[in-house]
Amino acid sequence: MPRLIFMNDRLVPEHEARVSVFDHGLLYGDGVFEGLRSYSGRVFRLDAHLDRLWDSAKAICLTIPLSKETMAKAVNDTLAANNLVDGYVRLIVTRGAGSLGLDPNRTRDPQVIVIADTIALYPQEHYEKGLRIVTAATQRVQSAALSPRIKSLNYLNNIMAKLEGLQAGCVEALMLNHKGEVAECTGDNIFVVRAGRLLTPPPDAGILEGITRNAVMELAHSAGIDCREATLTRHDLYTAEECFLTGTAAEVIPVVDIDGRTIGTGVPGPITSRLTRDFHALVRG
Ligand code: PXG
Repeated sequence: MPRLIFMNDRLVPEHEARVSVFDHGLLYGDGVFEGLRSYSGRVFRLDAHLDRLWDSAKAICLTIPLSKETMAKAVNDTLAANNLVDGYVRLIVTRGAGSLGLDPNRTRDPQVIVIADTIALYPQEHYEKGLRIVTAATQRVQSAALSPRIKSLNYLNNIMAKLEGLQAGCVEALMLNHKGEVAECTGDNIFVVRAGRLLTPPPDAGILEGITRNAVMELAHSAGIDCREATLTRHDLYTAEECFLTGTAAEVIPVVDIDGRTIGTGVPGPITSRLTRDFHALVRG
């Protein structure tokens, strides 16, 4: 059975889902995207993902040619059409086909694409034993150059850092901002526990404000764990009691080694384990 892809206004078989070679999404990475997950047939925080997609589009002066309600229906219809109960959804809006040249005003027909698939998780062992990560030399792009809060089709900054991580034998890499402060990983936000308090970099550290990050902050609050945004250095990470990453794809995953420094006791800590359990309960609840 071929996969069914939502293209603009209808579901089409995978081989019919095509975009023009003149689409500025392809030519320049001019477009926006979202990655969502469904659990037991329900999309986790669909409205928050749609709000972020619309905000990303607004920031690049791209008008999404359908309503949030229609997009929400397209997400659910695409999951259902592919018989996915637990799935991953990629939402893409490209600038559309135009002339060669950057001018977005010389494009037409932004393409709206919804892909639903299963998700390839990190191996279970990483969740049980925790990840080893390294700091990438590639810094996060400065907000004044390009806001990291825009989830655009140009992910080269993150991919460059991901390559560094992979070359060091790690599945994730830590990214710092231009001031040398901790920002986030290539596709995940970062948290540490210091003196029993949960800390994560603020949006102005140059991060994507993750939807999983926000959910974990709420869970910490409900569990009576003191959680706040804080500017963090690598030293704060190296000397932390616990560390974990959050993201739609990774969910909540412990980190036990950063740049060769063992974090805490070298095994996932109690706050990480508690929030992992609470997160799984939340998404299935
Ligand atoms: N930071 C960055 C830079 C991201 O791209 C996150 C944090 C986590 O945000 P959410 O809202 O997911 O909690 C992301 C998003 C993928 C994939 O398909 C995932 C992301 C980005 C690109 C691709 O694995 N994560």
